[in-house]
Amino acid sequence: ALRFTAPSSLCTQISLTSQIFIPLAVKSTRGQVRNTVRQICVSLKTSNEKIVRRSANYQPPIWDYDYVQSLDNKYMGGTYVSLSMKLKEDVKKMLKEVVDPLDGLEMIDDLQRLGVFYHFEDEIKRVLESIYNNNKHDKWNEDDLHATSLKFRLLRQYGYNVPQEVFENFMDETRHFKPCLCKDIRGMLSLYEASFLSFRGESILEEARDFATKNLEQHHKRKDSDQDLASLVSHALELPLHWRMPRLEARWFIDLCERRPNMNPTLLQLAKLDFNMVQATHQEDLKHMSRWWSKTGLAKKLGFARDRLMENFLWTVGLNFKPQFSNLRRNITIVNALITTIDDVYDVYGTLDELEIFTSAVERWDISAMEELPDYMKICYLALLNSINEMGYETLKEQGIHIIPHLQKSWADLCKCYLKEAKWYYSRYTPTLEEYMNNAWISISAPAILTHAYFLCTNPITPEGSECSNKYPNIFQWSGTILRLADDMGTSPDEIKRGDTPKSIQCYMHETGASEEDAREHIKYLIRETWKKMNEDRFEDLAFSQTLVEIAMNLARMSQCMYQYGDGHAAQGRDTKDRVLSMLVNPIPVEY
Ligand code: LA6
Ligand code: MN
Ligand code: MN
Ligand code: MN
Ligand code: MN
Repeated sequence: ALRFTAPSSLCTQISLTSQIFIPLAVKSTRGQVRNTVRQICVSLKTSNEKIVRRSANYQPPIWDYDYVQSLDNKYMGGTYVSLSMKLKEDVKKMLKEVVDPLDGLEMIDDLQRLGVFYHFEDEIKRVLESIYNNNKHDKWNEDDLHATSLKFRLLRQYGYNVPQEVFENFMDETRHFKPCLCKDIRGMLSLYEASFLSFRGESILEEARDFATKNLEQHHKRKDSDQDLASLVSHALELPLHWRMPRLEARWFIDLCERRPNMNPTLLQLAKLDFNMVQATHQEDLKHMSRWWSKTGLAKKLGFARDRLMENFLWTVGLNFKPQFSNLRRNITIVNALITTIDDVYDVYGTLDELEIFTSAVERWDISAMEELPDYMKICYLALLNSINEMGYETLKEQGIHIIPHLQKSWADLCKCYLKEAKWYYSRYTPTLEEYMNNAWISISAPAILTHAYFLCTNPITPEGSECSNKYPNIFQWSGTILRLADDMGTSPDEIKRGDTPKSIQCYMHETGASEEDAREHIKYLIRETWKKMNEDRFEDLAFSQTLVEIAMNLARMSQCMYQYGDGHAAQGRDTKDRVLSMLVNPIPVEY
């Protein structure tokens, strides 16, 4: 971590328990106690001025450069393309020939979960349109709980106006769900999944979620003999379908279908083939970005920061896995890598003085601002300007539109929010949860990522759409709120130990006196409520394509995946490693 400090610098370990605030000029005492002590580097900047820097002790990456470059998936081009075209034609025919609405709905559900729905968007819309039109309000009465729930979920997902009252049939006079429904585990599962498409204040759906969750939990404990259903239930209880990262879900569901005796072989074959073909594209994207990252030299120059190219790339697969979106994934990988690095400058390494200077340099977005920066900031500042300006250049070339001021604005906002947190940290200030969140949905970088995503996936870019960097749309805020809350759940234990501003859990505890456990429950509740806002607002702004809206939702989903078992982004535990292997490295075994 000392590579770039002055030659006269020295590094001393000082003992410091996790709760103690680090003053700027702490006296160094020697000693080391495992776990309760953090490494701090003290370097002599000029003459006598001591700078205390924190360290996060991030480990080197487990995916090394040569390993990534050696990835080689054969499912590219040629015979695979023609086989996949034939299978797609077969599936289109199946979709056209569907008569029974429930068969149609189940097929759409399977296509989504298997991750191949994107080949059939027109056909899917046609099926749903006809189901919606043939469904005069009373028609819902004839359906059982599973059919009603599935229809409700898919229609809402595609923006149809379906009221929660379609579930009134299943309630008794006390406005509770009828206890006799408990035996219908399939129906219960579908009701559970449907309830996550609710809007704020929809009490029937709230009741539905409660009722279904309780019943599924009981069923789960009983250990049913039906393996398929049992797997679906425990999977759903972990995270509902509406919150799941699509590619990971596809990988999981393909395995499940493989064990189903009555599975449609055409569908399954297409799903496996398509997964492998898409993975081949992802590997090309990844290898390209790994060469870029290595070439920037940032990991070598900034030893204190997270070197996590693989994870930064994985987020982009979560945002949009479709093969034709390589350019989006590649550029967002750059954005993520810069965010991860600059976030560590603010949270770990930089002094408050340096951070003030860096923030105003980003606001100026000007090479001449480099003069005032310390060396380690120069390289990261120039990497930022060069990379983002190059994205702007592409758009200028392709569409004749100058977008750099919009992109720059999102970085300036991000850094200003980073700086605010640094100031809170150094003044030992604990904001209220509300004050914290007003800053934190921006400091988690969702608006920056989504602003870039807008310009990268929109053609033609419009003046109304470009406004997204001046006034972030609601979906950016909901996405950022969920990302922030999920990140805090996963990362704040380590952050607080090494020294960082209080995060949502701590702010809530400080404000209300709640225990950590209760605070975590409250954060989970806030995540559910924010999803409702997302469900309400996703069709609201016509300046944004459904592609972008989907990216905003997927950013939230990706965070719930990444932080499901702790800090999946930085810690390099088993979970992220396995996910990388199954999604990005290993093709699904198939015989043709
Ligand atoms: C935030 O880490 C971080 F780097 C992420 C990966 C979250 C989202 C950003 C992307 C996808 P940290 P902080 C690049 O937990 O300091 O350090 O805001 O963020 O809590
Ligand atoms: Mn099914
Ligand atoms: Mn931060
Ligand atoms: Mn951080
Ligand atoms: Mn964090």
